[in-house]
Amino acid sequence: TSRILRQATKIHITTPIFYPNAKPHLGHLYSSLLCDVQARWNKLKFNEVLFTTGTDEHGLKIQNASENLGFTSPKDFVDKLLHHFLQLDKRANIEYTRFIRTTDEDHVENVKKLWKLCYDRGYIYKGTHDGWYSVADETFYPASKILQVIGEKEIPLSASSEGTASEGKYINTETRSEVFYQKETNYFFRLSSFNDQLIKILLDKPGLIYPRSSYNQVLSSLQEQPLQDLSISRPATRLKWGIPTPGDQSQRIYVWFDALCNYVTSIGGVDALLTKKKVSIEHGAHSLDNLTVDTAEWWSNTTHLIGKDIIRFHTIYWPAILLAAGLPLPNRIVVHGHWLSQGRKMSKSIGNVVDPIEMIERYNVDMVRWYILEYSTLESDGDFVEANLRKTRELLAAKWGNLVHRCGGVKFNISRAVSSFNGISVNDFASVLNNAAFDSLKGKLDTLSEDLDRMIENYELSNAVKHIWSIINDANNVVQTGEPWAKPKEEQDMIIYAATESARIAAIASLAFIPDLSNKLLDRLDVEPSKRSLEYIKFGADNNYGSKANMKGREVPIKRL
Ligand code: ME8
Repeated sequence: TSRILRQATKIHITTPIFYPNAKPHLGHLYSSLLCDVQARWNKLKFNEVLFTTGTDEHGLKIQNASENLGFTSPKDFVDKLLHHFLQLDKRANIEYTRFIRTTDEDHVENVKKLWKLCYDRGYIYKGTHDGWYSVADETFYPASKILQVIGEKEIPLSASSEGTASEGKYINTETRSEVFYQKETNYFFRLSSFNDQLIKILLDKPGLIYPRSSYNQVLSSLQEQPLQDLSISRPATRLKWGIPTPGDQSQRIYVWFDALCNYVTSIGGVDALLTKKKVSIEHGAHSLDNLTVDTAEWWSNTTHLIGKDIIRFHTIYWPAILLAAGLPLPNRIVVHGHWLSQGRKMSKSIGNVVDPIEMIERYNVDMVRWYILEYSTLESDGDFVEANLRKTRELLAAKWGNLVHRCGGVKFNISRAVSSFNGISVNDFASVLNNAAFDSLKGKLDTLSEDLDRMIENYELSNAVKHIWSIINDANNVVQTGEPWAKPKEEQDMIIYAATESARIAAIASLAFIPDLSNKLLDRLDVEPSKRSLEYIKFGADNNYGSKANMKGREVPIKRL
């Protein structure tokens, strides 16, 4: 524990900013939840944490959605949709420090500054662009990634095709979203000039992209396919809903150039990062905090958490834009898989889109959080099956609820057990109790805070949850095999103490995962609020709790359903 506490540092963690073109789905909650666990765990370690999230409000996708739904202005549309994203964070206990909207004034200013820096340093030029654009994915695709669809037939496009055929429609080979051929004047970003530099950066710092499979994917793509310059504006006649390019009202800034900049805006802005000066963070309308920060220092501890579909934007475009502007790179980009729904990609037409707010209302926030964390790993796709969520809820009640229920019953006396075993080390304890169930438990409790810390740092949250499960199971076994109800007082106290300590420690260890329920369990055990941090994840660390725990009529916060 002391090893971890001595490392106290600054942590900035970011979610992608979400397109508010429809209500949030499970995938949005997933990104936010992974960040929230990191933020909360680091706060338990007394690290300083900034956690930023928000909405990506400009661009053709939003413009079209707004028009299709009959809104007179895209701003009215995003104002309306915003509500659902804020609501989700609130209901899911996502504890961010700033919720940034790309329509926030300070952000618009920062995007222009970032553009000017790249422009003045010679990395932006005007040219003619032609290619295949997907509005749904807000990106151009090469002809090799396009299929022409005529009825049932799907015909790969020849590289030279300009999409002049009148028949059928065109789609991208991977996302299968519709693409349109465009030929127009755009500003270009000299992405091609960063190829070698990006490769070198990745070779020097393999930890920049995590997990390793994502790192390898990006590195080999850079090594195999030289980068081409990137179109970073659209004619204002077509993209009406975007930030005007500085000095040229006829063009609007490409939504991804705009969106990526949010990460810098939200911790103090481009100037602060450039000049390394301390600034007060301008708080957007939905911020929870107002702080003075050293932007450059925070930035060197920034982690971007993203889904696998937006890896190229974050690991290639974004570092290149920062390099072009003369700005430093963030510390780490962590890539997660997607959530399927009953084995299939979530889609409105299949009707299997999972509404996280609905699930929270039906099953309670912590059941949903615990389920998502237990059933997902970074490198594979999760699969949402409602029956499994129900099972999670039942198990939590049957195992954890039962443990607290047993120890906290009127037959026993937690407070007495705690005070009589005060100061006994876990080893002494084991030698007295001497049962196999306790041995297993003891080993895990001894190293729990270090083990969890390592798992959380590596985003092995499913393993972390499973590890906590095994402690709960062991603790139940200690009670089961120890039969405290049939034992003399001293032995009874010892068994109750071992089990209650496990419940207390597991609840503190779970504060980052299921904050509400953990706090309720700790309330139930009469653990003082000041004793709910990392240093108390240790056998015997709290020698005074449980005074009211065994009083008649106290409810256990998770009930069997
Ligand atoms: O991409 N499972 O926004 P977005 C898990 N605005 N994650 C999923 C998912 C799924 N089924 N579907 C999407 C954008 N995501 C841009 C980001 S950042 C500067 C701009 C994830 O609302 C997706 O991978 O389409 C991404 O990380 C996030 O949700 C936002 O997706």
